[in-house]
This record gives sequence, C-alpha cells and structure tokens, in this order.
Amino acid sequence: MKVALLGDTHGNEAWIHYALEVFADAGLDTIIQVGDLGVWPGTEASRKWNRIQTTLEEHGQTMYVAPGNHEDYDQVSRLKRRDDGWLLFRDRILLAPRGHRTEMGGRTLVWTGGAASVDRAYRHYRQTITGMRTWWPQEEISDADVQATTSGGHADIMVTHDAPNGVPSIAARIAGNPGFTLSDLLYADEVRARLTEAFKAVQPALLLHGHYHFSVDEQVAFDGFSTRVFGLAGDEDPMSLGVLDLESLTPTFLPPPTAL
Ligand SMILES: [Mn+2]
Repeated sequence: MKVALLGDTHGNEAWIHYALEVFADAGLDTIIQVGDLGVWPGTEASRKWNRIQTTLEEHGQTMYVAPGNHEDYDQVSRLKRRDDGWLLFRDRILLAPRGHRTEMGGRTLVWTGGAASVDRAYRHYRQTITGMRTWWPQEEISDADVQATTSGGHADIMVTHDAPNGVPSIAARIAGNPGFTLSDLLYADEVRARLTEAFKAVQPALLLHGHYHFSVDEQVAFDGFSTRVFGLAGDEDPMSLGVLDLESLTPTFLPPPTAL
C-alpha cells in the first residue's frame, strides 16, 4: 500500500487543491498530513475547508492529520471524537489526538501533533494590534501527551509536527534561528524535549514530520535504535509532497514537475 505525504499546508487553499490533484494522478487516496493544516477561526476558513472536503470527496481521498502549532485548538477541542478515536474536522479530514494509534497497510502508527511556536511573543504583539488571534497554548506537548504516546510502546511509524532532538540537519537549522526571544526559544526547547522523550520510547523505524519548512531525509542513530527521519517542507515547495510505500517502509519526495 502506498500513501501520500503532505507537509505544512497553513490553510493555503490553492496549494492544497494542487496537492490533492497530484496525489489523485498518482492514484493515492490516503494522505498523511504532518500539521499546520490551517484550522482557523471564522466563517471564511470554514467555507474553505468545506470546499477542500468536496475535492477530497470527488477524488475519493481521506486526509489524516497530526495537528501542528498553527491551529485553532479551541475549535479542535470542540470536534466530535469518532469511535475509532479520530477527531472529525470534516468527513474526509480527520485529526489525531496526541498519542493516537492506528494501522495502515499492516504497519503500526502513533500520532503526536503539537509544537512550540518560537515566535509566540510576536504573535501576542500582533494580536494586540489586529485583534486577531493566531496563537493557542494547547499547541504545547504536555507530559500527559508524552504519557499517551508512550503507553502503547513501539510503533513502526511515528507521525509528528515537531521533530525530536538529535537530527543533525534540524539541529543546525535551529542553531541558526535569529530574532526570537530567549524565553520562546527555551519554551520550544522544553516542548521538543518532551517530544524527544516520547520518540525515544516509541523507537519508530520511520518518523514523519513537518514544522521546519525544509526537507529532511536522514537515517539517524539514537541510543539503541535507528530511525529514518523524513521531514516535509511547507506549502508551495515541491519538497512538501511525498509518497510512502508502507510495505518497504520507504518514503520518497514526489519529483517536481519538469518543464515541457
Ligand atoms: Mn508551519
């Protein structure tokens, strides 16, 4: 079984419709999305997601999401929880609560969304000017989320928004982060440490994540296990689209279209 992989979409409707089209052309009807989907307050956002739901319906596709940090978590907390544990955002857009366990193509998966916004202070400042909220404290991965994730033990695949510590390309990127407040950087460190704790307990063979907006594909050795870390870029970047062969557990980026 092959499934589609989709990086941060940030509610970018044109991009999402494009991605769904690409996946449909590739015969992919199951989509794993790694967060910053773009759950947003207001009727405009709601109508947008209704249109995306219609497109998913037309293609016979379903999108499974590990929510990110830029989501309206008040709205997420009000979603109906299906019997199988998925949170029903739209009929064909399902959000995973943290620590959610599923199976796909004979593989076990655990889903742990959430991440810290390193620009939290800026978002507070913007809110005082625009009156528009863009930050929700529930983005933070809590100790209870770690517990929910680790209680089920090992999984073949872990789907997250943030990535654990110890991935060289991501560590280099974080070290180069300019312009954020010390308190927000420390907050992000804390949240990432909690995710790392959960990750080390799960010891997945494959980790799928977003959040950093650049592509990552590294086989990383941790203490006693090794994981292929596969990070998807953000909307409008071709490295934001991928496909995962569940049988061989091999993720690949979908090649960008070549000029005629
Ligand atoms: Mn993002």
